[in-house]
Amino acid sequence: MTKIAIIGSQGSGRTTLASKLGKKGNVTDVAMYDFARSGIILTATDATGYPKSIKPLVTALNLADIALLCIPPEGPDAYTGECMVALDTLGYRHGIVVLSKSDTTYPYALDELRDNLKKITAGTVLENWEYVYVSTTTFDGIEDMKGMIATISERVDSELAERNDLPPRVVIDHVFNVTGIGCVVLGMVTEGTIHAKAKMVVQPAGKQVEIRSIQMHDVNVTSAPAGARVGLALKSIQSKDVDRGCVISEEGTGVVATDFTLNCTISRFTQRIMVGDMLHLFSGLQATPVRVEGIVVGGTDGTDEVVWADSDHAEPGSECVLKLTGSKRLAYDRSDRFVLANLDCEKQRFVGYGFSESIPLTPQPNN
Ligand SMILES: Nc1nc2c(ncn2[C@@H]2O[C@H](COP(=O)(O)OP(=O)(O)OP(=O)(O)O)[C@@H](O)[C@H]2O)c(=O)[nH]1
Ligand SMILES: [Mg+2]
Repeated sequence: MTKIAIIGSQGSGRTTLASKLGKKGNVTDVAMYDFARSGIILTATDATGYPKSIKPLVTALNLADIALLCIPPEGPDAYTGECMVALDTLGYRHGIVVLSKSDTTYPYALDELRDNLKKITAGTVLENWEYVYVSTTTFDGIEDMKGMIATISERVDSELAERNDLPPRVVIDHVFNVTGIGCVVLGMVTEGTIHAKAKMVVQPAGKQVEIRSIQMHDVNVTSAPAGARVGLALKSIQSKDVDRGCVISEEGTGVVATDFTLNCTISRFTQRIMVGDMLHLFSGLQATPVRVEGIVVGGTDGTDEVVWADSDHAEPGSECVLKLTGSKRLAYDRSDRFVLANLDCEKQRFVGYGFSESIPLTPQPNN
């Protein structure tokens, strides 16, 4: 199945494009559009609440494997730039740059815009993404875009297949209480294969549950592989105990914590981080405010030897260790990427990313 996130600045044609890809379903701070016909199953998520809030942007990207970045003929603005930093910070692998509203400009202007964007995105995850010129008014480019999506989707499927044998994990994005059934959740199998009747744990609540039944696109199934979008009826839990972002995993796998020590890469496009700063930490669909309690940076001290030392700040573009304290429990795996944001930053709100497991850091000269 193909999962797409439609992102971009205000008025970039996101909602109109989403409506051409599927039928409108669930709406919260993101709107989902579903399509299932002639063997193609597709979900497109429109980050409707963005740019007012960055959470719907992170949510939409986490719910998808392929991003469509919409840029209108007026060209990129600050929010387009922020979307690019978000994609880079998330290490987003697959996407297409959609030059939208193509009927309102000239072909040479679109070529010029594409060439400029290629320069801007050099060195980012977007550097090798394909471009397509699309009009939802004349339908020009729509079929080309669908063809590109199908090609990328095949690559995504083979990547996901490699994750089928990992311990199973489902990330929940919607929760309902259905009369006569109880707690029903919608979510994504991010790794492994889940089975009906399996005993699992909902984290960070730490509640043991049984998967009563599994549905994929309204059809009952007995198992669902990595990459599947599923509806699950859960036994032994009430819907009030489950939130968006909760994770269903096997007993004994994963970590739950409120404080974090992360090896971080700070974006070049943010401001200096100071001890005492309040940041926002994202892990999948979970988010929590955190305080920067400590910063460790590496320097060469003028010699060949690398010295790691406490600092009161970290510079944009640097690597550092951030000690963060929060108040909300997050469930994660040791290999998960965390994303940091500063909601007060005026330039753009994404600060960087980090991992809790040890990764080699590059020391910064002259620190
Ligand atoms: N001519 C033309 N107009 C378009 C096209 N796509 C969208 N529009 C118009 O552009 C405006 C914005 O489109 P939306 O789809 O609402 O864009 P959006 O990114 O969802 O906008 P917000 O959610 O309001 O930020 C609307 O008036 C659309 O009718 C297109 O391909 N051609
Ligand atoms: Mg919209």
